[in-house]
Formats: sequence, structure tokens, C-alpha cells
Amino acid sequence: MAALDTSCLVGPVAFKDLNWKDEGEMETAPPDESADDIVASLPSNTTGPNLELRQYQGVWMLGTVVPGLISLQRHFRSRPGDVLLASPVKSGTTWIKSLTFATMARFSYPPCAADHPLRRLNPHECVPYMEEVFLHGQEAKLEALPSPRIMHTHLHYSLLPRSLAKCKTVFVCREPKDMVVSLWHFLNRAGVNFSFSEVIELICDGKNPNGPFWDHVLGYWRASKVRPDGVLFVRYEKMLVDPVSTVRELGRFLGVPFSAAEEAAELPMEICKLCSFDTMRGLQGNKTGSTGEFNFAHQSYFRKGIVGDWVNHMTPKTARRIDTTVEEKLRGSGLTFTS
Ligand code: PAP
Repeated sequence: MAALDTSCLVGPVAFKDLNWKDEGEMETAPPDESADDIVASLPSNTTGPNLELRQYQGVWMLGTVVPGLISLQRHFRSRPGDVLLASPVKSGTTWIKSLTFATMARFSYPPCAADHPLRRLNPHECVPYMEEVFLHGQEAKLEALPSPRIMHTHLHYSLLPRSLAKCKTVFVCREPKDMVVSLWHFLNRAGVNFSFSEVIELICDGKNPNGPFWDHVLGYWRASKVRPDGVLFVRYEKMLVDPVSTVRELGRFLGVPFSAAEEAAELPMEICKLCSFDTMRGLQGNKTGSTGEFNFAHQSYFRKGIVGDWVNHMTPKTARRIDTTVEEKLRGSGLTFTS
């Protein structure tokens, strides 16, 4: 691997700021040769506009990302202090990335700092998406991140390699009807033309990418009950009601609680202001540019940022169908989205 000397840096630093002299020259890890054979042997389901899903270890995933997952499972090496953010899609990932980054980086970058990385970069450029990094054989970039590292995954808890499952993990999820609405808008904006009913079918069948949804949330829910010091279970709706409490909770959980002096200086509130929907949406780095494997426009990560938009999109009958399907699967777990 091409070496990048980051020994003088203290993390977290924005992933995009890792200054590879020549990205094109960066030596990438060779693909796992057996991965293609494994993918070919998995149950498949083609849906919507040619979306090929594969069922890997009980989880439906885009066939194209499975090799990255296999590589991650085989090669990821954790470090003390690593922090993992996890979420189903369209559930508050962008927000939890920015809040966690701002909370952990506040000693180098106070939230009011004009040169704060979140004022010029999209949150997805600050916190890497692990599946994508491994898919491209770019784990050297993760290695180069100074500790403490913050990383993100959409994987189920059951798919995490053992060393990753031991990291401090913050899982955020969202009421599924709002998640579906958000997903549908996002896909359409990206030019993936799913009808609304197709997206509903995917979710209710459990055959969405990283589905079933209920297994996704239950894995982290149960882990948070067994290891409350290791897994923090956060809900998007609660963050919206009281973001400052969420930030305080993040600080305590991650071992960087806010001191009395920081509280007096209203730092948790300042972090919430920096990461608020309105601030983020108005920043240049979020109004322009694109990110990731599918070149999603940064703008498309900021749509409405509210609770209950589903009432504007689905009939009561469809809403009941989603509620019933999900609640049946969650029964007895203590987790619910309908009360
Ligand atoms: P991802 O899975 O593609 O990363 P994710 O960030 O999880 O997306 O979800 C996007 C949703 O979070 C959007 O919801 P909406 O479509 O219902 O509007 C987006 O608006 C919302 N969102 C993004 N940033 C914030 C924020 N700072 N505060 C509140 N909501 C936010």
C-alpha cells in the first residue's frame, strides 16, 4: 500500500482531507478472487429498474456491493478508539455523521470555527462509508486516518466482522414510513425510477438493499440492550425533538462528555446549530458537488428533514400495511415505531 504519513495528526479528521499526493497512484488492495464466485452462488432477486439484489448471510444487498462486504469482513482491522456509525438508509445518517464528527472534533475545531471541515465539506466526505472504501480496495485510506476514527456502515449488526462489532457504535433509525418516503424521493432524484408502490413492496417484502428493515433495527436494538456501553440506539424523531440532549448523550457515550465550562459556553447548542438542517442545507459544500459510488448530489441529502411527511404520500391503507408488517416482526422485542 502507498504510505501516507499522518502520524502527526490527531483525529478525527475529515476523510476527504487525507492528502494523497496522487489518488490515481494510490495502491489499492487486490480484489478477493473468490468474491465473484461467492456472489454468483447467492440467492438473487431482480426488482424495479434492474436492481439486482443478492441474499448474503440472510441480508438482501445490492449484488455489486457484496464483494466489498466480503473484503471488509476479511480484512478490517479495528483500533482502540474507533467509532462506528450505523443506520438503515434515509434514517438520519448525514445528520448523525455531522453531529458525531462535530462532537468528537470539537477540541481541534470548535463548532463556531470558520475553518470547520463541516463548513466546506458534505458530512459524507468527513466520515467514510466503509462498504464503499472496501469495495474499491482503498482500506489504506482507513489505515491512514488518525485515531480516533469515525466510520459509517449500512450493514446489519450480524454482518459486522467481530472486531468492528466491538467498537463503540451509534445506530440511528427512523420511523419506516418516513424512511420509505425519503428513499423514494432520493432514488428518483438520482434517476433511479422506482414507482412509490415498488418501494413499498420492497420494504414490506424485506427485499430492499440491506433488508429486511426489521432485522436491521432488531440487530442493533438487541445489541444495545446486551451492551449499553457499546451500542447507543438513537431515533431520528427524538433527535429532532431535542438535538441538544442527543449531542450530550453522544459526548457521554463516546467518552468525551461536555465539561461544565463547555456547557457554560453552550457548546452542545453550537454543535446543533452547525449541524442543523437549515445551516447544513445552506452551506456551499452541500449545495454543490456529489459523493460516492453513485455520485449522489450533496443537495439530495437535505430534502425536508421533518417527521410525518408520509401522510402526504400514502393512503391510510398503505400506511397500515407498513405498520402491521413491521410491528408483527418486532413483536416481543420491546421496540416499536407505532406508539
Ligand atoms: P443516506 O442514507 O443516503 O445517508 P440519510 O442522511 O440517512 O440518507 O437520510 C436523509 C434524510 O435525513 C432526509 O430526510 P427527508 O427526505 O425526509 O427530508 C434529510 O432531509 C434528512 N436530514 C439530513 N440532514 C439533516 C439534518 N441536519 N437534520 C434533520 N434531518 C436531516
